[in-house]
Amino acid sequence: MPTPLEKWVEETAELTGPKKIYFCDGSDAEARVLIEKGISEEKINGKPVFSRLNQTLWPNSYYHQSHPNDVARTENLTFVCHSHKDTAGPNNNWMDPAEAKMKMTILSRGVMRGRTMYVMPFVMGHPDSPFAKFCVQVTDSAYVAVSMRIMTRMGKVAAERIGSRADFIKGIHSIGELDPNKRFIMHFPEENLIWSIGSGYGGNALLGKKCISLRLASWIGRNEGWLAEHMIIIGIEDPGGKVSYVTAALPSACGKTNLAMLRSALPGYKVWTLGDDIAWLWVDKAGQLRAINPETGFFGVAPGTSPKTNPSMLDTLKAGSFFPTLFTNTAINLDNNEPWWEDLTKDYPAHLIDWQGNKFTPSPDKKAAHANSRFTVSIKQCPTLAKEYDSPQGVPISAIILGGRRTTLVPLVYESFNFAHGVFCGSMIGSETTAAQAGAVGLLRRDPMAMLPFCGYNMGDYFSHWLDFGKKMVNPPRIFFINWFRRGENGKFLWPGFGENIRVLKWVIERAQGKAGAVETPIGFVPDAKSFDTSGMDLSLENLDKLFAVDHKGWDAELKDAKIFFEKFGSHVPQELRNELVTLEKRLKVT
Ligand code: OXD
Ligand code: MN
Repeated sequence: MPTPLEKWVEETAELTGPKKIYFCDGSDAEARVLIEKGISEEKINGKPVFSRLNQTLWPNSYYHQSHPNDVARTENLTFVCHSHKDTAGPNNNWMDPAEAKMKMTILSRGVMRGRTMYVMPFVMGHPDSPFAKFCVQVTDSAYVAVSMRIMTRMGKVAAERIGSRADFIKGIHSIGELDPNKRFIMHFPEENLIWSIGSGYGGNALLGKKCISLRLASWIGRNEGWLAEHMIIIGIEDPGGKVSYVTAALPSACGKTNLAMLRSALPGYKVWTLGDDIAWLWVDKAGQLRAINPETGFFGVAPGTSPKTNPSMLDTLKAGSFFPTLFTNTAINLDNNEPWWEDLTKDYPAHLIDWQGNKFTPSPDKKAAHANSRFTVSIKQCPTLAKEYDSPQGVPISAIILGGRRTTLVPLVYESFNFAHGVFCGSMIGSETTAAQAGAVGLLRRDPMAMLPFCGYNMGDYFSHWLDFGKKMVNPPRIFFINWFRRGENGKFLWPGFGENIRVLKWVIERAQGKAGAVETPIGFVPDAKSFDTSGMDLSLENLDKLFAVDHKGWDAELKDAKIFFEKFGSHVPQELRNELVTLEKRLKVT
């Protein structure tokens, strides 16, 4: 008798027609074979899937070049197919599930012809965690198979637990023809199924990441009473050795990975890393908020990663272990066969090819690496990995940080008045778009809790879920807001960022402990001059004022825009948030 897993694989193979089916065991030896196949057999856009990089300088590292039309998440081709459109909400593209399945069935017929179908059982979360999700993805890409082994607990560990069970989450993935007209990333929350065709890009193809751990998990979490969030998890150790854990949400390509691995500029403080992209949060029996990272690797943006911005990531990338490290769409320094991207070194290497393999001559309007070029690396190589990272029970969370990328208006840091007010502020966050999603960069859009592209159901209902979730906690953590990106009139950043960001984290944990002082403003509490540590820093008082300034007129205009956003969700917006909106409007008028 075939198990449900075997039966599903057989049916999927019948539809997609691969020349071979291979069950992944997740071993080191297997990863080597897949890489060799990617070097010598499999091709993308006529080029080998992998090429070997300098193994002395970048141990166990490989290079991958994607199709030039397949370099970022494609939100316009991503659908969440609940049976009712209203359940998906205006924040998601929607298609009737039967119609979507028909479409995907037609597109999938024979789509793996001539290729190997890799079958990957995997777990999101520690297998012993009550929140672990057991999943199986099939793919016809060796790049995806190797990446999934880095990013998830893949292979035997999952296969054994799934055994003859039928309740695993299913993912079907094929790169298809890499044709944007035949590219769809479809979610079927009611069937625990993801179906993705036509893209090999991480966010579209590594289904454990955005598709399962955020879109599907957010829906499961809503039904079961927990949260799946686009958040890092870190521990902040103070000079007395006390570690406080916090989560932080920022939109894609806004520095989450750098924050997760921050090297402190303040003596005595240290940041421990638990996750750089996704957190699952729940309230334990004692009413305490806890979090786990369901992933096991980093899929990070390469440009902007440098010895200055994130030295720990460079150590991670060069650490070498039995997990390979992958570089996708970076440039290559031909002299040493090394990956290269803007800012990695001060000067351009003498002989460089760009992310598409063309000889690169430096010029002010051209970049050698794609702006969304990426690395994929095991979290186990991270020198600041927290010892609790692998704990099935996760860590207790003392503060929640939310943020966005704003050139103007939003202070460096502020704190909401209470949990419900924090949910309100989080629900109206605006952020300027980045290269992590296809489309224009730098446009302001509302991105509540950095979840706009990842919430698997109606965002109005998501806000209610957050409010209900807050009520479960004995002592809900305070909610803070950050913006590293505020600029002065001269266009220059007001805040140096990176290692100096520890000063913001210090204020956050001291506020959570009821120690640091603050000034009340209409939007929330901002640090008072005495409580915000600028010791040893070269920051003018004028800039400090500008960083914390609250521009009433600007916030009034922001509220108007937020109202338009809220109206999209109609009756799904909870009354509590509407009340907060009116209260803020009044506070801005009075002061
Ligand atoms: C990511 C993203 O890849 O948010 O993490 O796009
Ligand atoms: Mn992300």
